[in-house]
Amino acid sequence: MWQALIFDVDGTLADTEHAHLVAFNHAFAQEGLDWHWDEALYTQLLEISGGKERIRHYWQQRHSDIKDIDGAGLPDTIDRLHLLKTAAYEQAVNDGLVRLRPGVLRLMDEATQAGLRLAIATTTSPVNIAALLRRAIGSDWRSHFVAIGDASTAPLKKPHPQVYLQMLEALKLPASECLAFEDSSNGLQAAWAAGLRTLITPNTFTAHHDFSRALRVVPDLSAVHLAHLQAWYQEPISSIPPFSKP
Ligand code: XBP
Ligand code: MG
Repeated sequence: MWQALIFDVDGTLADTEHAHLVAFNHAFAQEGLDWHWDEALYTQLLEISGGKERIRHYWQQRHSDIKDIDGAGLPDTIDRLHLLKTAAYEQAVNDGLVRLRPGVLRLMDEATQAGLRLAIATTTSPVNIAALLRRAIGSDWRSHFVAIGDASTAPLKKPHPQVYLQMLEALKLPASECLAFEDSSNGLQAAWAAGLRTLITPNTFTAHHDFSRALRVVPDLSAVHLAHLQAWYQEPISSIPPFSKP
């Protein structure tokens, strides 16, 4: 049976991407840039995992003529923009503008009560995880998770499987006994490449993604209980490749 549940953060634990979008635009305005990402553009940009990578992609695609801003080159400017963005996002979370999706905490509690271990595998920044879960769970939030993989531990972002491979290593469990929870095709590809089965809970930014490799796609976790997960464990995993270590 499942021994561990591995949760993605953005879009899965909480619908965070609108707050990230507002924070990116706030950072651009603070830097005096006339860049403004609307929801349609951000939906496309979300195909690039990682906030810094997303800014770099946008800059190179849309403003390749700009070589530096206020004398600072591309890497330093991206770092500065991302620091501003992360501060704005953290403030939004602390102001209560981001809430966990339905069923997430209840399923986590059910799993913990049944002896399953919990882990996090995300491409977001550690400060974002702490802000979200401190507010949702409390100051002891970290104790609920056996391991956390994030942008600071896994520089190779989804769809690369690095963060999921790190969590399997930390849990010392085979992929077959761990279930991943994701919201996006990048996340599904990363989990699949690590040999994991994945439960998908899409959101408005990812509803159009290809989830054909998912174990299941459900609107959210409000009607998903541990008993459902354990029943799904028995289903054939023919579509999951045995992942050989790189
Ligand atoms: C989603 C991401 C992150 C967030 C923004 O992460 O790709 O980049 O959009 O957060 P997840 P940062 O793997 O949890 O879905 O700006 O900190 O990257
Ligand atoms: Mg996600």
